[in-house]
Amino acid sequence: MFENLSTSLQKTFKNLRGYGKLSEKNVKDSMREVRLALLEADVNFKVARDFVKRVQESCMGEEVLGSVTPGQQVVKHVNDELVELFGGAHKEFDLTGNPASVMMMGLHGSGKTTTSGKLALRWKKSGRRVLLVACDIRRPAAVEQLTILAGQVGCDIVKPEPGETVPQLGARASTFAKDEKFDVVIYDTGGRFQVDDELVQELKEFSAETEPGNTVLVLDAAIGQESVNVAEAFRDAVGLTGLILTKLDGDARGGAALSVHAVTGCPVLMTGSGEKMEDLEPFYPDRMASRILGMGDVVSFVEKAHELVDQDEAMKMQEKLANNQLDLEDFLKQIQQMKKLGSMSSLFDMMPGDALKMDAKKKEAIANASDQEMKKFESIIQSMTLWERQHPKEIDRSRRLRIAEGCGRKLADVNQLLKRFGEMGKMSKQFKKMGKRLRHLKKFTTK
Ligand SMILES: Nc1nc2c(ncn2[C@@H]2O[C@H](COP(=O)(O)OP(=O)(O)O)[C@@H](O)[C@H]2O)c(=O)[nH]1
Ligand SMILES: [Mg+2]
Repeated sequence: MFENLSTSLQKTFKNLRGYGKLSEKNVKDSMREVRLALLEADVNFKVARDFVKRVQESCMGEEVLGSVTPGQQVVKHVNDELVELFGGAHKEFDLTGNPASVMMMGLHGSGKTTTSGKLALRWKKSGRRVLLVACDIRRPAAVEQLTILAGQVGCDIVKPEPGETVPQLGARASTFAKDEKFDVVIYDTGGRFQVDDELVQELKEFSAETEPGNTVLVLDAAIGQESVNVAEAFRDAVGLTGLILTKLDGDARGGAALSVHAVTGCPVLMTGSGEKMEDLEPFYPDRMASRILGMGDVVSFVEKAHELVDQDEAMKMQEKLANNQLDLEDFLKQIQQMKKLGSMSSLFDMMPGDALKMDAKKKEAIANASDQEMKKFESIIQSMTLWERQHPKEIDRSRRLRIAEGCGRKLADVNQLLKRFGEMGKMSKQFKKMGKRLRHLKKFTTK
């Protein structure tokens, strides 16, 4: 998502950077392009108009015209205004209270149940006891879905009892959570295909019973301009403390989701970027802005890596890599850690375009190829004995044939893996260079 917006904004700024000095006309022309780029990305038209007006004013006010690097200054103003557009400072859930409570709301299919599971996992990881409550009593499959997620995540769940109304269920779960001293309760409420009176009434009664500290709307970023209307309807009917945007991994233009804070005044707390329980990220307006402007979300990338990768293990690996002592057992571990970080394309998405020096299409092609290659390599290594993994140079042809057969691959694939592994020594130098580069970029993006 946001690739097209990102590409067209970067093109505009590239042109702008070419000028030694900027005339008023240069600024106006580029602002017209910015406005078009925003509209094309499905940003609400009023939001786009006001945005461009504000950038233009701040550019003029600061006498950017005589400055040394006028183009960059314009980029900075656009960046600052984007940060404001997305809500300014990062906002968190209110997790105070005994227990803290979160009421999840939204239309059918927006991702309430999935996101409830994701939040439970996140808070469980931070050492909290989390209780999930399945409040979508009209769809038995929904209760089943949350039960499965609770099992996956490893937290408790309260399910509806026969004949119980939704507010009654809420009251019972709330008392249970207090008595059992849970830290957080997440109420996964039922949705509708549209906001109607019955839904609003039910949510109001529910909220009166449970008095949730957080009332959160889950919005599918792919529904376009409609998301703004949905958010306004929920805000006016039940009140919202925050928004969660889901399905940012889709290929929709996404601009509507970016306007939703500006239109409703509700902060975006988190974003969902996949179906897996790990695919939930806190929303940082400044990082989103720099990602769209092509500076890449290096900070998020580094954080994510820290969260998922075992640091001691990583240090050991680095040492081995530097001394060229890696064996295939280590290689397998590396592949599995990479997989924890997400798919290659989601990693590439967080990297600055300039650093990779390639366009979106090429990035995607390489990412897909790498993901497939990783899977292939993993299956091949898994079909080796431990001795073979530790002595890759001694794997002869008959062993190669047996390995290939064991994992249902071709001999050529096994050869390719061993050749690739042989090249790792050369790669270790490149990794060192890349590490330096990332550190440099991190300095640059954390002001
Ligand atoms: N690609 C993607 N799919 C998602 C995301 N969040 C939810 N989904 C999927 O969207 C569908 C509907 O989600 P669900 O949680 O059941 O929605 P609910 O009706 O609001 O509870 C499911 O297939 C989810 O796997 C996301 O961030 N990315
Ligand atoms: Mg659901």
